[in-house]
Amino acid sequence: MTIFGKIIRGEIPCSKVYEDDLVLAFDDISPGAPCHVLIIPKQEGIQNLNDVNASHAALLGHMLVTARRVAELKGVAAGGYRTVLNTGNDAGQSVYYIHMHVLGGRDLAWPPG
Ligand code: DGP
Repeated sequence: MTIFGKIIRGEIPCSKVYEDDLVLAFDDISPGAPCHVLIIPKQEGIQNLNDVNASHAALLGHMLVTARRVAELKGVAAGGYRTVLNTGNDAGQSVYYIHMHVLGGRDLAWPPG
């Protein structure tokens, strides 16, 4: 099981930002910006975007809606923020449990490294 699987089961603590029936959002342990929140589905077993299909569309949409909510809760919505899903080795994915990064609170360079 991944570290996020343990967080979703409550076996490892996290700094919770938002939670509902479908998702959990919590502060990244190694923040890359003043706001750096991770959104994960409560449904386990999805490693990354390569595992998703049409049956996951509502869940993925809900993760985006949650990103907006998180940005508002963190006070970065008006200034702007970035949502990122790293998929696979070349993208630098380190935890193979699908998660969306919400980054904001500073100027973010583009393209990313
Ligand atoms: P990625 O590279 O997209 O797989 O990002 C994984 C992120 O997860 C990375 O920014 C650090 C974060 N992370 C890893 N372990 C933990 C943990 O135990 N708790 C929290 N809150 N974040 C973690």
